[in-house]
Amino acid sequence: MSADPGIPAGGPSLPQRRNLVTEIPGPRSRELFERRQRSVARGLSHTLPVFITAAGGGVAVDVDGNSLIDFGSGIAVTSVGNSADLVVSRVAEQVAQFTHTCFMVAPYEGYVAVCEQLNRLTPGDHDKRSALFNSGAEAVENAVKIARHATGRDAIVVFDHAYHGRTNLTMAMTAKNMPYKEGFGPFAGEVYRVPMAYPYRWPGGPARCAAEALGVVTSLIHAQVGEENVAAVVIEPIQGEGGFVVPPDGFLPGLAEYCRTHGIVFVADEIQSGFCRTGNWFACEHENVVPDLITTAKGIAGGLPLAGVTGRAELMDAVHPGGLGGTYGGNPVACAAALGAIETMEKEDLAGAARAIEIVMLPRLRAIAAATPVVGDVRGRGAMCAVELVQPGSLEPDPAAAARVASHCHRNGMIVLTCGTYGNVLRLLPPLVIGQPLLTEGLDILADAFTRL
Ligand code: PLZ
Repeated sequence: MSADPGIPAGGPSLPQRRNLVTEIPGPRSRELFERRQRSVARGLSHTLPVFITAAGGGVAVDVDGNSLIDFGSGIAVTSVGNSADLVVSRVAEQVAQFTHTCFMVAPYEGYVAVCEQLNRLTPGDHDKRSALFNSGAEAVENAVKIARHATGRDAIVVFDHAYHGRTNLTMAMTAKNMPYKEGFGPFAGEVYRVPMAYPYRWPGGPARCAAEALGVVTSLIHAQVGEENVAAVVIEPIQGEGGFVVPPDGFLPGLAEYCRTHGIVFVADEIQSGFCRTGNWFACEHENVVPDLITTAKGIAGGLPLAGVTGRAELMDAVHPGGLGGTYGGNPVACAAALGAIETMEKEDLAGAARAIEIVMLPRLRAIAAATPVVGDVRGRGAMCAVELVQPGSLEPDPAAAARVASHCHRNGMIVLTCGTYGNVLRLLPPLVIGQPLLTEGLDILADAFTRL
């Protein structure tokens, strides 16, 4: 419950409608923004500077009383909604019980239960182990630590357009300079970048992308790194920040097979694509790819900070006792939230909900593309879909057009995010519980934004 009687409580009971009572951002948000400017570092930016007081289902309510449709889910986090019933009750029970012991000091059941769920839900029926951390970047760092320790090798192979985080190692693994890396070097070594199978931009065309990209990637590794030196290949099965790039069929299975042949650990970074987002528990499953290690975060815990590394028992257990850890990793409150979120996903079949969202969303996006030459490509899976904006008739990215579309949506009460190496991709990440009316209304606003371009 909200303490201020004028502000609605969050949760799924929040009225599921868009309602604008001031301009966006409104006067109270602008006032808070002034305070923010005087107190918070400039390095943190905002997609939409409205200050939120309540959120649930598919809406977020701001301090001015505006109710916005959420097509961002806090960057693919609140898949079960913002303050889902089971997340709220489990968190409340856990906070009242105890907030922290540090799993490395004295363990508790919630941590073990989350690891059991991760081992059960991730692809493959081999023997698995998991370890929990605080953020996606920390999970990726630990996957690399484990792969290096288990193989005794140093090199890590990553892809063009990749995003893996903002820590020193994960900045090195992330492709895009501005804003993530500019001025923050020197970066960690032994990270090698290879081309991504990006069908829309593949020089030989989408039909040849999978085979040609595999050829380029494997020959680059051979010539420039040496297979025997590679500890891990790390890839997002659908790239997130880099532009919602969906590799063509055959690329991921081919890459996994190549890794197997050369004793390279195949790491799927499912931090953005995991936990029902793409219509399966994990995006790898669309092509029956079984990664050796998988990193998860975001959608796992309904908004609380939690991340995991899950993988083959023999790899995970290669690390000596005490070699992995951290003060807060697998915090009991975050674990309780994860157990509530996972139960919600299963009970409400949110993978099915993501597929239902795709069935509505992709045809609408294709209709927009057919009517608007600035849309060069429509792609995505489940509730992870995007349009890429270009100068009509070319592949020249048009980030300004993407910014104008996003800004129109924002002013009209819809939270929507952009992404992409060139900043020209508009991505749609609604909560999986958004419901048809808000989904349709959001897509109407988007279509209107394109008409006005
Ligand atoms: N791997 C695939 O998508 C986080 C970052 C937003 P953290 N993506 C959103 C920003 O600008 O910081 C992400 C991801 C993939 C790793 C990460 C990193 O996860 O929880 O943000 O550390």
